[in-house]
Amino acid sequence: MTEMDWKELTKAREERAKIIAGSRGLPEAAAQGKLEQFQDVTLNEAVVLGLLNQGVRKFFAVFGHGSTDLGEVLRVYQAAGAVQVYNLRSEIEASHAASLLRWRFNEYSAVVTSIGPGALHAFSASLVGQSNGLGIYYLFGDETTHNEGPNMQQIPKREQNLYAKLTDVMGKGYTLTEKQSVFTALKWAWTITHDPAGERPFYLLLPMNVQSSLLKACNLLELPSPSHIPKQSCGDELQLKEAAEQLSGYRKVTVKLGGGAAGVSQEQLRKFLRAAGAVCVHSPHLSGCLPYEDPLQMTVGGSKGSLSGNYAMEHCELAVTIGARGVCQWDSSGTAWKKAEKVISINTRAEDALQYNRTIPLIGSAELILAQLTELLDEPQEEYTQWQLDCMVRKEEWNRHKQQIYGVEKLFDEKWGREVLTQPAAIKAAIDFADSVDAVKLFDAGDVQANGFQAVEDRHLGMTITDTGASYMGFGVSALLACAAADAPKYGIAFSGDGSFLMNPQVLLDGAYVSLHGMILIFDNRRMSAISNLQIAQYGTDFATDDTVAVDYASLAESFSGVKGIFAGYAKKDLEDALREAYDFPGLSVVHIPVYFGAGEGSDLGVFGSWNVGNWCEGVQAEKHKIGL
Ligand SMILES: Cc1ncc(C[n+]2csc(CCOP(=O)(O)OP(=O)(O)O)c2C)c(N)n1
Ligand SMILES: [Mg+2]
Repeated sequence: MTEMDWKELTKAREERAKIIAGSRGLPEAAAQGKLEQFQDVTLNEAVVLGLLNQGVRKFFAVFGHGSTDLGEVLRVYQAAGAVQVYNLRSEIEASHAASLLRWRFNEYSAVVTSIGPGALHAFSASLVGQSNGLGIYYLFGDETTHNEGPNMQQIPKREQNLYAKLTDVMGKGYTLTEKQSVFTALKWAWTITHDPAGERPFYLLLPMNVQSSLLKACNLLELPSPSHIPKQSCGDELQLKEAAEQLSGYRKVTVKLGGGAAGVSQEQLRKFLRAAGAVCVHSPHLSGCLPYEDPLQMTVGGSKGSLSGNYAMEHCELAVTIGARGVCQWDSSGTAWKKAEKVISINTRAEDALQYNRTIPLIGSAELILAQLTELLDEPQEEYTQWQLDCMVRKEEWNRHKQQIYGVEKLFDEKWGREVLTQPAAIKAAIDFADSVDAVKLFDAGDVQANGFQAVEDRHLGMTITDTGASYMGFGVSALLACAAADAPKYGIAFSGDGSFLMNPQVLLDGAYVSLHGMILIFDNRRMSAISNLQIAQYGTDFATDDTVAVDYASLAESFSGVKGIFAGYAKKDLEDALREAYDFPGLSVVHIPVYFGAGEGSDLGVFGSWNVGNWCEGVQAEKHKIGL
C-alpha cells in the first residue's frame, strides 16, 4: 500500500471509530444506517471490531515489532474513546491485571504482546486464567506466513505453527494465517472465553505479514455479535434421587467447595447444609463462601488447611464436592478423604466430576443442583446434628490456636539482628486493616499466601483473591492494576513477599502511570521462606532459597514519582500507623514490613494435611492408593 493509501485508510478508520464510539456498538450503528455495512478494513481492525462486539474495551499491552500495526489500530480507536489501552512494562504483569479484571470485576479484556519473548511471558502468566477459569483474550504477534527466513524472536526452528502448537498444549487458540478466517476465529474466542462449563483464556495468533492485509468490502455484520450462552442444568432425576438417598443415609457429610463453586449463593449453600446435616469446607480462593463466623463454616481445608477444615474432610463418610478439580493441595494429594465411603460431585465438566471413584456425578450449574437436591431432602429434625457439633468444637480449637500464634507477635531474627514481627502477626494486622476499610486483599505466592488464606475471616466472596491454582509469584502486585482499570475502581491491598515482589516490581511505575490508588505490602524475611520451610520439613535443612542482600523497599518505592514508600518498623502498633498513613496517601503506596524467619513457635499458622512432593511422595502415594478414591 502506498503512503497515500495509508492516509486514506486511516481517515476512513478514524471516521468508523468515531461512529462506533458514538453508538452502542457496531451492530447498532449499522442498523441505524450510520455505518456502511461493507467496508475495506484491515485484519487487525476487524479483530478490534470483533472484540468490541464481545464487550472487550480494555487492552493491556507491551508493543513490539510484532504488534505495531495493532497498536496503530488501537491508537485510532482510543482517540475516538472506543477502547482504553494500558501500556505496561511486563507482559506477565499485563496478563495478571487482565486476570483480576475478569476475576474480581467481571470485565473481559485483552492482553497484547509482540512475537517471541513477550508472547511467551504472557503465555506463561495465562496459567492463572487457565487454572482459575477466567475468560481472557490474548493477542500475540506471530511469525510471517511466508517464512521467508527465520523471523527475529520466533522459536528458532525451521518449522511451521510453533506457537499454535504451544497454545494448543495450554488451551485453545487460532492462527490468523488467512484473513477471511477472522470471523471463525472470533466465534471460537467467544465460546472459549464465555464457556459456561468453565471459561478459559483464548489465544489469537497474528502473523506479522497478515495483520495489515485488507479485507475488501468486509461485511462488518459478519463479525460475530455473540449472544449469551445459557448455563447447563442437571435435570437428571435418577442421579438426583440417588444422591438424595445417599445424603439421607449418612450422618457425617462434608461439602467442599472449589473455584467452580463461586456462583453458589450463601443462602442456597446454607439451606443445603442444614438439610443434609453437613458442614462446609472451602479451597483458599472461596474464602467467604459462607461468612467465616457461620457455625457451619469449617474454613479452608487441604495440604496447608486448618484444624477444622481438615477434620471435616478427614472424618466425613460422605463428601460432596462442588466445582472442584482435585488439585493436589485441595485434597492433600488424594489423602484428605480418609473415611469417605461415597462422593457426590457437582461440576459443569464430566472429567472433573469424575475425579474420584465411588462418585455420583451431577453435571450442571451448582446453584441449581443444590436447590434440586435440597428439595428432595427432609426438613432437619434438630438445630444441629452431632457431626456438625463435633466439627464446631474443632473450629473453636482452630480459632484459639490462631489467637495463640498471633499473640507471639515478635521473635528474634538472625538476619535482621533484632526482634521483628512474625509473619502471622503482621499479616493478621494487615488483614484487619484491609477489612476495616473494605479493601480487596490480593495475595502473592509463598508463606505470605499460605498464612494469608489461613488467617482471612471473610464475610463474602471477593474480599480475598488468592491464586492458589497457579500460585504465580508476582500475581498480587501486578493484579493490583485492575483495581484502577475497572469500570468501578476499588481500593486494593497486595500482600507480597520480598521474593514475589521482586519478580514484578514494574508495577511501581505502571501503578503511578495509571493513577492507581492502592497499597503494596512487602513482608520481608529476606528469603523465599515457603521453599526454605518445605526443604527443612523434608530434608532437615534449607538450600539456595535465601539471600544476604538488604533492600530498602521504602526508598525504592519513593524513587518512582507519585509512589509513597513507608518503613513499617518492628512493632504491631507501628505497622498499624504505617497502614493508615499508606491508605491516606492518594496514590500507590508501599509498606515495607520486616518479618521473622525461623523455627520459633509462632512463626506460621501450621500445616495440617499431606502433599505428594519431595521425599513425602512414597508415604502419601501409599495412603492415596489405600484410600482408593
Ligand atoms: C513464578 C514462580 N516461581 C517460583 C515459584 C515457586 N515458589 C513458591 S513460593 C516461593 C517463595 C516465595 O517467596 P516470598 O515471596 O519471599 O514469600 P515467603 O515465602 O518468603 O513469605 C517460590 C520460589 C512460584 N510459585 N512462582
Ligand atoms: Mg520472603
